[in-house]
Amino acid sequence: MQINWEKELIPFHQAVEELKIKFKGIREEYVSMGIHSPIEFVMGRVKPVPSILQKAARKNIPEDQILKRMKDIAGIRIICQFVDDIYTVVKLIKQRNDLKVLGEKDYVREQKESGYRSYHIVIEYPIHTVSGPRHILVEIQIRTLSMNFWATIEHSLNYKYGGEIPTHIQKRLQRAAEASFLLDEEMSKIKDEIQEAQKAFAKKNTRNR
Ligand code: 0O2
Repeated sequence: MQINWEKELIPFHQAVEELKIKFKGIREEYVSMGIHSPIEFVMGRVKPVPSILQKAARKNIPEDQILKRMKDIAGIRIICQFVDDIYTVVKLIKQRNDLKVLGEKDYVREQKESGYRSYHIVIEYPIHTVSGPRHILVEIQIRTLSMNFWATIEHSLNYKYGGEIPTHIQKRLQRAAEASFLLDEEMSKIKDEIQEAQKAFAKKNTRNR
Protein backbone atom coordinates (compact mmCIF):
# COMPACT_ATOMS: atom_id res chain seq x y z
CA MET A 1 0.00 0.00 0.00
CA GLN A 2 1.34 3.41 -1.00
CA ILE A 3 1.77 5.73 1.99
CA ASN A 4 0.37 9.22 1.65
CA TRP A 5 3.31 10.87 3.42
CA GLU A 6 1.92 14.40 3.30
CA LYS A 7 -1.21 13.27 5.15
CA GLU A 8 0.55 10.89 7.55
CA LEU A 9 3.09 13.49 8.64
CA ILE A 10 0.47 16.10 9.65
CA PRO A 11 0.27 14.81 13.28
CA PHE A 12 4.08 14.84 13.48
CA HIS A 13 4.15 18.50 12.40
CA GLN A 14 1.51 19.25 15.01
CA ALA A 15 3.51 17.55 17.78
CA VAL A 16 6.66 19.47 16.80
CA GLU A 17 4.86 22.82 16.72
CA GLU A 18 3.14 22.23 20.09
CA LEU A 19 6.37 21.14 21.77
CA LYS A 20 8.31 24.07 20.33
CA ILE A 21 5.78 26.46 21.85
CA LYS A 22 5.94 24.67 25.21
CA PHE A 23 9.75 24.67 25.46
CA LYS A 24 9.99 28.26 24.26
CA GLY A 25 7.42 29.07 26.95
CA ILE A 26 9.73 27.63 29.61
CA ARG A 27 12.52 29.93 28.42
CA GLU A 28 10.21 32.94 28.50
CA GLU A 29 9.18 32.10 32.06
CA TYR A 30 12.80 32.03 33.24
CA VAL A 31 13.63 35.26 31.38
CA SER A 32 10.59 37.04 32.85
CA MET A 33 11.72 36.01 36.35
CA GLY A 34 15.21 37.36 35.65
CA ILE A 35 16.66 33.88 36.25
CA HIS A 36 19.19 32.14 33.98
CA SER A 37 17.26 30.00 31.52
CA PRO A 38 18.59 26.46 31.04
CA ILE A 39 17.08 26.70 27.55
CA GLU A 40 18.91 29.04 25.17
CA PHE A 41 16.84 28.25 22.10
CA VAL A 42 14.59 25.58 20.63
CA MET A 43 14.37 24.12 17.15
CA GLY A 44 12.13 21.48 15.69
CA ARG A 45 11.71 19.61 12.46
CA VAL A 46 9.88 16.75 10.84
CA LYS A 47 12.35 14.46 9.06
CA PRO A 48 12.12 14.86 5.27
CA VAL A 49 10.55 11.83 3.54
CA PRO A 50 13.73 10.81 1.61
CA SER A 51 15.66 10.74 4.93
CA ILE A 52 12.87 8.71 6.56
CA LEU A 53 13.04 6.15 3.75
CA GLN A 54 16.86 6.01 3.82
CA LYS A 55 16.94 5.47 7.57
CA ALA A 56 14.19 2.81 7.35
CA ALA A 57 16.24 0.93 4.74
CA ARG A 58 19.38 1.21 6.92
CA LYS A 59 17.52 -0.12 9.97
CA ASN A 60 15.49 -2.73 8.06
CA ILE A 61 12.16 -1.20 9.04
CA PRO A 62 9.39 -2.24 6.60
CA GLU A 63 7.59 0.74 5.08
CA ASP A 64 4.25 -0.05 6.77
CA GLN A 65 5.93 0.01 10.22
CA ILE A 66 7.95 3.22 9.82
CA LEU A 67 5.42 5.56 11.43
CA LYS A 68 5.11 3.38 14.54
CA ARG A 69 8.75 2.35 14.90
CA MET A 70 10.93 5.25 13.80
CA LYS A 71 11.60 7.34 16.88
CA ASP A 72 12.85 10.55 15.34
CA ILE A 73 10.43 11.45 12.58
CA ALA A 74 9.44 14.30 14.88
CA GLY A 75 12.49 15.94 16.40
CA ILE A 76 13.02 18.73 18.90
CA ARG A 77 16.43 20.18 19.62
CA ILE A 78 16.99 22.16 22.79
CA ILE A 79 20.18 24.19 22.94
CA CYS A 80 21.70 25.17 26.29
CA GLN A 81 24.60 27.40 27.32
CA PHE A 82 26.11 25.07 29.91
CA VAL A 83 26.43 21.31 30.39
CA ASP A 84 24.59 21.54 33.76
CA ASP A 85 21.64 23.13 31.94
CA ILE A 86 21.23 19.93 29.90
CA TYR A 87 20.51 17.97 33.07
CA THR A 88 18.15 20.69 34.33
CA VAL A 89 16.20 20.41 31.07
CA VAL A 90 16.14 16.59 31.38
CA LYS A 91 14.66 17.00 34.88
CA LEU A 92 12.08 19.52 33.61
CA ILE A 93 11.03 17.10 30.87
CA LYS A 94 10.72 14.18 33.28
CA GLN A 95 8.51 16.25 35.62
CA ARG A 96 5.95 17.03 32.93
CA ASN A 97 2.65 15.23 32.80
CA ASP A 98 1.79 16.16 29.21
CA LEU A 99 4.25 13.60 27.80
CA LYS A 100 5.68 10.18 28.60
CA VAL A 101 9.41 9.44 28.55
CA LEU A 102 10.06 6.13 26.79
CA GLY A 103 13.84 6.12 26.75
CA GLU A 104 16.98 8.19 27.08
CA LYS A 105 20.61 8.09 25.95
CA ASP A 106 23.29 10.15 27.61
CA TYR A 107 25.85 10.79 24.89
CA VAL A 108 27.11 13.73 27.00
CA ARG A 109 28.73 11.52 29.61
CA GLU A 110 29.33 8.72 27.11
CA GLN A 111 30.20 10.38 23.86
CA LYS A 112 29.94 8.44 20.61
CA GLU A 113 33.06 7.24 18.84
CA SER A 114 32.61 10.00 16.27
CA GLY A 115 32.95 12.58 19.05
CA TYR A 116 29.19 13.30 19.07
CA ARG A 117 27.77 14.55 22.37
CA SER A 118 24.12 15.22 23.14
CA TYR A 119 21.38 13.95 25.49
CA HIS A 120 18.57 12.14 23.73
CA ILE A 121 15.13 11.53 25.16
CA VAL A 122 12.41 9.69 23.28
CA ILE A 123 8.93 10.65 24.36
CA GLU A 124 5.39 9.74 23.51
CA TYR A 125 3.39 12.93 23.01
CA PRO A 126 -0.40 12.96 22.80
CA ILE A 127 -2.07 15.14 20.20
CA HIS A 128 -5.73 15.53 19.33
CA THR A 129 -6.74 14.94 15.73
CA VAL A 130 -10.23 15.10 14.23
CA SER A 131 -10.39 11.32 14.38
CA GLY A 132 -9.38 11.22 18.05
CA PRO A 133 -6.23 11.18 20.18
CA ARG A 134 -2.88 10.01 18.75
CA HIS A 135 0.40 9.31 20.45
CA ILE A 136 3.40 10.56 18.53
CA LEU A 137 7.00 9.49 19.12
CA VAL A 138 9.32 12.46 19.40
CA GLU A 139 13.08 12.51 19.88
CA ILE A 140 14.34 15.42 21.96
CA GLN A 141 18.04 16.20 21.58
CA ILE A 142 19.49 18.40 24.31
CA ARG A 143 22.98 19.84 23.82
CA THR A 144 25.15 22.87 24.46
CA LEU A 145 25.90 25.53 21.84
CA SER A 146 29.35 24.02 21.47
CA MET A 147 28.03 20.46 21.01
CA ASN A 148 25.53 21.80 18.49
CA PHE A 149 28.25 23.57 16.48
CA TRP A 150 30.27 20.35 16.29
CA ALA A 151 27.27 18.13 15.43
CA THR A 152 26.05 20.51 12.72
CA ILE A 153 29.46 20.62 11.04
CA GLU A 154 29.97 16.85 11.33
CA HIS A 155 26.48 16.23 9.94
CA SER A 156 27.21 18.34 6.83
CA LEU A 157 30.54 16.59 6.29
CA ASN A 158 28.85 13.21 6.65
CA TYR A 159 26.33 14.29 4.05
CA LYS A 160 29.05 15.60 1.73
CA TYR A 161 31.06 12.37 1.91
CA GLY A 162 28.04 10.02 1.95
CA GLY A 163 28.86 8.77 5.45
CA GLU A 164 32.50 7.99 4.57
CA ILE A 165 34.41 10.98 5.94
CA PRO A 166 38.11 10.72 4.93
CA THR A 167 40.38 9.67 7.81
CA HIS A 168 42.34 12.95 7.96
CA ILE A 169 39.10 14.91 8.33
CA GLN A 170 37.79 12.41 10.90
CA LYS A 171 40.94 13.05 12.95
CA ARG A 172 40.38 16.80 12.75
CA LEU A 173 36.78 16.27 13.84
CA GLN A 174 37.95 14.27 16.83
CA ARG A 175 40.30 17.10 17.81
CA ALA A 176 37.47 19.57 17.30
CA ALA A 177 35.28 17.39 19.57
CA GLU A 178 37.98 17.56 22.26
CA ALA A 179 38.16 21.34 21.84
CA SER A 180 34.37 21.53 22.13
CA PHE A 181 34.52 19.45 25.32
CA LEU A 182 37.18 21.77 26.78
CA LEU A 183 35.18 24.85 25.79
CA ASP A 184 32.16 23.48 27.69
CA GLU A 185 34.36 22.70 30.67
CA GLU A 186 35.96 26.15 30.76
CA MET A 187 32.61 27.93 30.38
CA SER A 188 31.17 25.83 33.21
CA LYS A 189 34.01 26.94 35.48
CA ILE A 190 33.14 30.62 34.98
CA LYS A 191 29.39 30.02 34.79
CA ASP A 192 28.51 32.30 37.74
CA GLU A 193 30.62 35.10 36.33
CA ILE A 194 29.01 34.76 32.89
CA GLN A 195 25.49 34.64 34.31
CA GLU A 196 26.04 37.81 36.37
CA ALA A 197 27.36 39.59 33.29
CA GLN A 198 24.38 38.42 31.22
CA LYS A 199 21.93 39.59 33.89
CA ALA A 200 23.55 43.04 34.04
CA PHE A 201 23.56 43.24 30.25
CA ALA A 202 19.86 42.27 30.02
CA LYS A 203 18.97 44.92 32.65
CA LYS A 204 20.91 47.61 30.77
CA ASN A 205 19.11 46.70 27.54
CA THR A 206 15.65 46.92 29.21
CA ARG A 207 16.51 50.33 30.70
CA ASN A 208 17.64 51.66 27.30
CA ARG A 209 14.45 50.58 25.52
P1 0O2 B 1 19.30 13.40 11.20
O1 0O2 B 1 19.51 13.78 9.78
O2 0O2 B 1 19.95 14.35 12.16
O3 0O2 B 1 17.87 13.16 11.55
P2 0O2 B 1 18.29 3.84 17.70
O4 0O2 B 1 17.16 3.31 16.87
O5 0O2 B 1 17.84 4.81 18.73
O6 0O2 B 1 19.20 2.80 18.24
P3 0O2 B 1 19.28 6.04 16.12
O7 0O2 B 1 17.98 6.54 15.63
O8 0O2 B 1 20.43 6.11 15.14
O9 0O2 B 1 19.24 4.57 16.65
O10 0O2 B 1 19.57 6.83 17.45
P4 0O2 B 1 20.71 7.76 17.90
O11 0O2 B 1 22.04 7.13 17.87
O12 0O2 B 1 20.22 8.25 19.22
O13 0O2 B 1 20.78 8.93 16.79
C1 0O2 B 1 19.67 9.64 16.36
C2 0O2 B 1 20.07 11.02 15.89
O14 0O2 B 1 21.11 11.57 16.72
C3 0O2 B 1 20.65 11.10 14.49
O15 0O2 B 1 19.61 11.09 13.57
C4 0O2 B 1 21.40 12.44 14.55
O16 0O2 B 1 20.51 13.53 14.52
C5 0O2 B 1 21.99 12.37 15.94
N1 0O2 B 1 23.31 11.70 15.90
C6 0O2 B 1 23.62 10.50 16.41
N2 0O2 B 1 24.92 10.23 16.22
C7 0O2 B 1 25.46 11.29 15.59
C8 0O2 B 1 26.79 11.62 15.13
O17 0O2 B 1 27.76 10.86 15.27
N3 0O2 B 1 26.94 12.84 14.51
C9 0O2 B 1 25.91 13.71 14.34
N4 0O2 B 1 26.17 14.88 13.74
N5 0O2 B 1 24.65 13.42 14.77
C10 0O2 B 1 24.43 12.24 15.38
P5 0O2 B 1 19.84 10.71 12.05
O18 0O2 B 1 18.60 10.12 11.52
O19 0O2 B 1 21.07 9.85 11.93
O20 0O2 B 1 20.16 12.04 11.33
